[in-house]
Amino acid sequence: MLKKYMAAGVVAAALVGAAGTAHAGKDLDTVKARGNLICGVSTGVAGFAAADSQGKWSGIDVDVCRAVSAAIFGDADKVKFVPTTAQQRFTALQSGEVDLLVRTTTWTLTRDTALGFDFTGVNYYDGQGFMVNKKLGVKSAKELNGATVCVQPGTTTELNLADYFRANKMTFKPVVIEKVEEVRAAFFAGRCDVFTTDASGLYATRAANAPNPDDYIILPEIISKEPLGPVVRHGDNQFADIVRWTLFAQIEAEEYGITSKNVDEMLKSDNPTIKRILGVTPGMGKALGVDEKWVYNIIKQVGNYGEMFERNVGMGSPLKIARGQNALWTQGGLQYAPPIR
Ligand SMILES: N[C@@H](CCC(=O)N[C@@H](CS)C(=O)NCC(=O)O)C(=O)O
Repeated sequence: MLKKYMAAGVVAAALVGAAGTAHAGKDLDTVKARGNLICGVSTGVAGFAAADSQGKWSGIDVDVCRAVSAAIFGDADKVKFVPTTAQQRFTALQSGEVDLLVRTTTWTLTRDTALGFDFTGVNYYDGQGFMVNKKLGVKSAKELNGATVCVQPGTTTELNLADYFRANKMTFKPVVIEKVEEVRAAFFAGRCDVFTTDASGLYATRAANAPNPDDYIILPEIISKEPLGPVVRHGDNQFADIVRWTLFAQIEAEEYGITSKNVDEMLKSDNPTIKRILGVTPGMGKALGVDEKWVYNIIKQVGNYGEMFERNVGMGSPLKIARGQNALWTQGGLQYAPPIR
């Protein structure tokens, strides 16, 4: 009896040991053996994920994928991007067609549980809004009773839209179109009075796709919380940890003033936190199961969170979105990373 308990104890200790050594899980093993990361992104949303005429992808979602690649491979370019519609995206992740989904995807309870996924953070705090043609003369979403509304299926957008109109005792006629370029074409052709999606998507659509951006206004009401973030399948905690801490590292680097421009200088810093973040004091890489220079590689090749934001959706981009809720917590925003220690 005693022997049996002891044996069980040994097995338990061995299991704890295995978890503690951060043994690579099956998804991370697959990524490493393949030599690249397959990242599911949008089919084309300016500032988030869009391919140019040469097939080169850019955007804040694309950069999150590139940062994970830098953490795993020391090279931000070991990524294959797979465009997905809102409706296809979860099947693509469940089936293993993609390793990681970074696609303006809202963190919700059902997606994080019943669908079999883990959200690893928020790379953009958003909320749902409405865009209309100015000639409609509408100033508030409360004036939209009876409107025809263009919306994409398989989204939180569709659900919030129904809730909002019901709560405000208004009716609407949905025009549900899966492909983003078709929903945009329908809206700009006047087939619907309103286009509704995440506010960032409205800014992107107006800046990059409207025949005449000045003809359109985004109404002041933001009707939901849309925390958008990277998603992985259940089953490989180490891979999830790497994705989670990659974004945290970018946020932490911004807080400590580490940028793609000064990261080499920062290697000489006396600040113990900066030394730990950049792997000058080793330990963090080992704990995560990646190279000690993981944060150096992310920041050097992709930049910190603020750089990534400004370049893709902020003042350095056609979208010109203010940091707002996406400012660091030290600046009155919501972006906050737990300590790297
Ligand atoms: N955040 C919402 C909406 C996501 C969504 O699909 N947004 C549109 C905004 S334009 C989009 O990204 N479409 C791009 C595409 O279909 O490729 C969700 O997770 O359900």
